[in-house]
Amino acid sequence: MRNQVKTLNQFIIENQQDFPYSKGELTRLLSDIGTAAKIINREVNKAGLVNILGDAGTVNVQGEEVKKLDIYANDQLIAALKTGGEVCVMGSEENDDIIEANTDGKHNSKYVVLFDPLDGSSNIDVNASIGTIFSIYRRVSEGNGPGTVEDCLQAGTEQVAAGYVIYGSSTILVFTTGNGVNGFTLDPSIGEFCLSHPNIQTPKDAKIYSLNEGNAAHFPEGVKRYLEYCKEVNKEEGRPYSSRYIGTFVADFHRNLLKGGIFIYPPTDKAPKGKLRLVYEVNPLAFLIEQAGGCATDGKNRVLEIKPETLHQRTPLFIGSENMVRKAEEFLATANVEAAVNA
Ligand code: P6P
Repeated sequence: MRNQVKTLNQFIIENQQDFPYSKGELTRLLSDIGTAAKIINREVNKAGLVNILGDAGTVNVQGEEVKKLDIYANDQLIAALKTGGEVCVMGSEENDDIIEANTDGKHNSKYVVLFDPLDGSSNIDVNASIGTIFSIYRRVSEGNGPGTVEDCLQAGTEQVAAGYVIYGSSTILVFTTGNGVNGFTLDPSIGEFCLSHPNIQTPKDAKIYSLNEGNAAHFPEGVKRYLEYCKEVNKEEGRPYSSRYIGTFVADFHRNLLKGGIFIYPPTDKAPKGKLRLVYEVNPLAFLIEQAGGCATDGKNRVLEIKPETLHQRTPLFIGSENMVRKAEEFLATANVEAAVNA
């Protein structure tokens, strides 16, 4: 029997009843994001050609202005979300301030979308995986007009949907609406995202650790000790673990989501809040990992419970297989107690 292909839109419509607010609005919103992802994917796939045809910021042989891919991706997402009419305000890694939508008040826009349009863009020219990350909230501001910055600064626990697209050996969209995590692979022959990873659950234990060890000299003592633990020879406990680091958050996260593992971006003396942005990088992937049975903390506190103060604020991050994150937290707690006693 022909294996039943289920497209993203079919899946969203079939599962609308799981989403308390739906009436088709979320369907439209997720579909708009899927469309933007297909357009971004097309440009990402010819990024190498751009270098032949002209560097970003120049005019290529077709006479088109060549845009930096992250600006291009940003423009595509903003245009798709504004056109859809479901969004009252957006926040983007590429824009200092919020991006108002529904400024003409013509729509009854209830949603807020925060996104990193092209995470890991420094990896484009070496053909390593990159991604788009999105986070969706209901507006909390009154009225039908444009949304406000308060709409964009809700705690991660208030997300109604979140996901990412990874542009790698294949292009996969992974999202949740709070009822589990599902992955859809783009089939270029039909231009549709098709269900390929139903009900993703991440292992509670695993053997992969992922962080930039080049910064090790600047890590907190507890992180240094956890790193040594991961590298320690202990056949009974299956160590040393394997180190894997792509340098694109979405790619390192996606591998760990499917295989299990821990990703760490710790605070350093140079960057006391770490590097990753809470609102449009950490919170969406924290929502996903919890829905898949994992966890995400700042080394102590559940990141989804952090109340954002500013749009681009950063947070240290320990995310992935629950037992691995808890073990790292133990090393941090012990080191902090010792430091306090010795202070
Ligand atoms: P580092 C990409 O620039 C990014 O924001 C994330 O995608 C990635 O996890 C991180 O930075 C890598 O940072 O300091 O290891 O190069």
